[in-house]
Amino acid sequence: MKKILTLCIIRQHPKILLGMKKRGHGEGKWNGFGGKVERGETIEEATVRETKEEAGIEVSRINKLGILEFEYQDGSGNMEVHIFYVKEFKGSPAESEEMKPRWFDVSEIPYNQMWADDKYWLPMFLGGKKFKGKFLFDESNKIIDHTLSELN
Ligand code: 6OG
Repeated sequence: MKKILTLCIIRQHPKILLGMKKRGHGEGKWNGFGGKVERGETIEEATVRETKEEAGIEVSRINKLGILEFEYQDGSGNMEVHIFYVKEFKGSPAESEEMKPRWFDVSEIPYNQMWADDKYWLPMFLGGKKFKGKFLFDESNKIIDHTLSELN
C-alpha cells in the first residue's frame, strides 16, 4: 500500500527554510519538513505536527501546491507526498533529533545535496505554480523515469 506523507517548505522571500535530515530515509539531504500522516489525522494536521516536531515552529495558513508520487523499481516504498508552501509561522527554527534547519537564499538552493526530484519541481514551487508528478527511482535513488505537470 502507498504511504501518504507531507512536505512543508517555508518561504520568507528571498529565503527558504530547509532542514538537513540527520537520520533515516534521506539522511544527509536537505529537504522540507514532514513525514507520515497518522491514523485519525488530516494531511494538513500532519503537516503542522511534523513541522513543529522537526523544526520547533508553528506554521499557519498552509497552502498545498503539489502532489508527487515516488516509486521504487523494486516495488518497495511507494509514497504519495503532499507538498505545502508556508509563509507564516510562530517561534524560531531550532534543531531537533531529526533535522537541522537552515535558511537558503533561493539563488543558492543546494540541489546536489537534495533528493534528485527536487530540481524538477522546486522551481515550479518557487514560481507559485501548482503541480503533480510521478518519479520512479532505482535502488541507488537515481531517477529512471518521471512525469511532471503544472495544474491550473
Ligand atoms: P520520514 O519517512 O522520515 O519522512 N521524502 C522525499 N522528498 C523528496 N523531495 N524526494 C523524495 O524522493 C522523498 N522521499 C521522502 C517526505 C520522509 C520525508 O521525506 C520526504 C517526508 O517529508 C524519494 O517520516
